[in-house]
Amino acid sequence: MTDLSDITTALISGDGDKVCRLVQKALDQGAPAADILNTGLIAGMDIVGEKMQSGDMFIPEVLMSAKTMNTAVEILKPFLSAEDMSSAGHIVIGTVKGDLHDIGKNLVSMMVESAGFKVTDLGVDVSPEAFVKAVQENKADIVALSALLTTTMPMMQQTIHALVESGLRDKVKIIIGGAPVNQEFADRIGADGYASDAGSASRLAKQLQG
Ligand code: B1M
Repeated sequence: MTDLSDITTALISGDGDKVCRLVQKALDQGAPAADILNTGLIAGMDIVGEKMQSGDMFIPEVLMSAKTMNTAVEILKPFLSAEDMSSAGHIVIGTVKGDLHDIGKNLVSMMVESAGFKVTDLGVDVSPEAFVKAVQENKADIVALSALLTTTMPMMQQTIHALVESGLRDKVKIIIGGAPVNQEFADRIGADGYASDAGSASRLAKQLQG
């Protein structure tokens, strides 16, 4: 019987071939797909997030693990029920209007997806109106705003203002991040949380979902 902790270890190492082989083997041996996902893979991404935060893993390694996770989830998908797949909630994510930086935002997107969230990624240069529309259409639980420029930080506040104006503010949690922002700024503009890196963003999202 495949030991699911072997999957966790291989995922942390970013060894895509090994993870895919072990996931397939576990399925062939009758392990439930949800167990492989939760005990093998999501547990691994939680450790990746912790290692990233403590400086024991760097961005290229985190990307390898995240890509491996996505490939493994593709193998599992046909065996997972809708319930298994949608347990964590729906996140709408984007880089705010005027800002074209997307590497950090993509990392956050991959980490929260790996943690079991359904993700709608709006890309870069996203207007407040586009965030509002996506939150509405997807009945999102969380909206995640990224900004890398001091000049685009005010756009986060404008996006929150647009959510208030549209009557959606109380229905969605708002998290923000990006190099120039911090907890103090998040408190000032009325966000529900701030995360300094992708691992913390994933943990924060889970925490906000209770
Ligand atoms: Co630009 N850029 N850039 N840039 N760029 C910075 C941000 C800058 C700090 C460089 C510098 O001057 N030292 C500076 C900003 C200065 C400031 O405002 N304080 C800057 C500037 C000025 C500009 C331009 C204005 C340059 C110009 O044209 N004169 C221009 C602006 C264009 C625009 O956006 N309108 C510009 C353009 C670009 C490129 C297009 C060339 C390119 C972006 C390519 C891309 O993203 N596809 C680029 C890059 C690569 C950078 C640097 C070098 C690297 C950014 C990066 O990807 N870091 C950057 C300098 C630097 O940071 N050292 C710089 C790696 C990434 C993983 O980290 O994005 O911080 P980061 O994400 C982290 C956390 O912040 C957090 O998690 C991530 C990882 O754990 N995080 C979140 C991010 N979003 C989050 C959301 C969350 C939670 C956490 O919850 C929702």
